[in-house]
Amino acid sequence: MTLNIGVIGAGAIGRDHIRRCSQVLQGARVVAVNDINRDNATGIVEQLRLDARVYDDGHELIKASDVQAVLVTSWGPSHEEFVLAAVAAGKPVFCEKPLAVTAQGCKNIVEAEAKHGKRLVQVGFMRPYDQGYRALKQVLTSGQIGEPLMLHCAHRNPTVGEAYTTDMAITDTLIHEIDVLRWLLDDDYVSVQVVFPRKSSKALSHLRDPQIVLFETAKGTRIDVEIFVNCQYGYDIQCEVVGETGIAKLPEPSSVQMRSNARLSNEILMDWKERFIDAYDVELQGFINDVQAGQLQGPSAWDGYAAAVTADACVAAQLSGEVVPVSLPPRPSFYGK
Ligand code: NAI
Ligand code: NAD
Ligand code: ISE
Repeated sequence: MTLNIGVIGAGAIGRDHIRRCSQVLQGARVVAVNDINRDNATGIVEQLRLDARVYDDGHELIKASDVQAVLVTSWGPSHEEFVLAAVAAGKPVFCEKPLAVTAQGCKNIVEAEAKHGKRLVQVGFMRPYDQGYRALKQVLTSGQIGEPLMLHCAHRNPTVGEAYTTDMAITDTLIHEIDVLRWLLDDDYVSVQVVFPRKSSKALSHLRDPQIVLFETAKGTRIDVEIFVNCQYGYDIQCEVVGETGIAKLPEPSSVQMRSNARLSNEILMDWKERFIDAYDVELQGFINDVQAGQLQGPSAWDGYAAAVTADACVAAQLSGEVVPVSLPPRPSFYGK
């Protein structure tokens, strides 16, 4: 059976997910597209020559009888209403991060899903599907470097646009580390502090960049994450785990090493779309397969909520400069262990 998908939001990642659902993945086709900017929707439908209807309203798309599952790839602030509408319609929904822009918004989704009685929501946290992070997790679980004591991480983008604000370094960028490190360590955060180093002259005047976020986990592991979204030189994700008996590092993406013009060099990627291209394929194929099998297994609405609670504490820590506690209620049994 082919799964009929409707996509809300045909921007950068929406277009990329439409391409992968139509050309790369198995078992799905895009039959409906909506974007608040209609040209974005018609543009991708024409470009890929899709047999898909363009809707003027996301809610109409969700209700359409031929749409069996929904991808929400519109701007973060619009996610909550579309996910709630998909749950109300009883349709599985894959929502790009963040699930909602506030913890309360995520909680509304968690409650609606629990009321429905069955998982319908997957959040687009793709890093747990990345081969590099999976290999790193395997090293940690095997005990080869003992218990993790400290993590040194960096999340660097070459540049960001004018609409990107200081809090988005948390809610839009760090949110990936918030999610994947919790999964990597099988641990939860208990406190966070944010410090601001000297500001880069390459950052726009309204933006504080770079930032350093310092977490403590329930098991006492300390994590520092540098967020630097105007680093100029590339899209660079680093994660080094210092254990009791050794150090394990996230592998670099593979690239040809060059000897040329008296230099030894490796290319550095510039675009997030390329850095996690395989992980996006695996996460969405997983969603399609799980919808067909009738049981979602990927990152859940609870994972989206846990990330949002942590993000709220990080934003409070940005504003106060203080150490801010992170307190997450226990995971409901509905979402497994
Ligand atoms: P974008 O700005 O390129 O695209 C957003 C699109 O949504 C635009 O075409 C806009 O017109 C449309 N839109 C906004 N409000 C809408 C509404 N109410 N109804 C219908 N369409 C609406 O943004 P981008 O980069 O594609 O990001 C979209 C989402 O994907 C964001 O939540 C972002 O955080 C997430 N994202 C996730 C990534 C990942 O690595 N998992 C990478 C990049 C983005
Ligand atoms: P697992 O289910 O054995 O254990 C992972 C632990 O991390 C669980 O406690 C779970 O609740 C938690 N977790 C899962 N996703 C999380 C997230 N996004 N944020 C925070 N915590 C999270 O895990 P696994 O088999 O190592 O799989 C890890 C992820 O990779 C899962 O999301 C899984 O669905 C996905 N996966 C996908 C495929 C595929 O081919 N599609 C294959 C294997 C795993
Ligand atoms: C973007 O939305 C992403 O998700 C990218 O992975 C991240 O690096 C970037 O900072 C975000 O804006």
